[in-house]
Amino acid sequence: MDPKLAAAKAALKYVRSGYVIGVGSGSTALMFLSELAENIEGGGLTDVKLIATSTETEYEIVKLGLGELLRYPWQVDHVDVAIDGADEVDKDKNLVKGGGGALTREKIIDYWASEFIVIVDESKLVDKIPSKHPIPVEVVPYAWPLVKARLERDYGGSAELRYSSGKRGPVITDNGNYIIDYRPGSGIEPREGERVIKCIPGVVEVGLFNGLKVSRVIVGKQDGSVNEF
Ligand code: ABF
Repeated sequence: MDPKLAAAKAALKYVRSGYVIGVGSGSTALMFLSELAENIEGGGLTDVKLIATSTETEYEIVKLGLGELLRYPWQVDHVDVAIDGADEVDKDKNLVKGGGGALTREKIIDYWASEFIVIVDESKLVDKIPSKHPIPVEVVPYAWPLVKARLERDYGGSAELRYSSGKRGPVITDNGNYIIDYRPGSGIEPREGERVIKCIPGVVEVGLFNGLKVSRVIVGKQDGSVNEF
């Protein structure tokens, strides 16, 4: 079995009838969404509402025929559980997210949820964050050169504006902003990194997620089993 699918299926046990469910972005979260759809249609899961962490996820919810369950933050007063993927996970459950560009809405919904469940395959586990992936930073377009300069001056390394495929222009997020992909020169402690990068004027959100906000990580394996921590 696809290890992402194994993690997605295992996350279903954290969902109950009556829940407001935050639905993440990326391929693993979308696998969870299609498993969820099956449970809503024939599996006895009733009276749930769905909040999407990206316009892509919204689109998938509608495509699966679940549009009438879709809600926006102004229509609910809480989120019971959010199920989302990640690009990197360390042993303290700190995350790098935002490879798909949806980090801001993801953080809004994931941090709001009473339970935040992360679903990944084994390749996402790393000793140190950030590891292979850069840290995505969503920025107000006007400010991007200043944010790039501040990151490189204060923490070294390189900060690059993310371009759309074919380099037709910068990637524009669901919120109308740009993304800078930042690779720090030396290490950056993820929780401190989240705090200080977010304080740079022009930064909307940073793709470092504090492990203290994560209730559980479900890691799918090649043989279809999962490990949870
Ligand atoms: C979202 O999708 C992002 O935060 C992360 O960048 C990505 C993970 O994608 P996938 O599940 O396709 O590996 O969760």
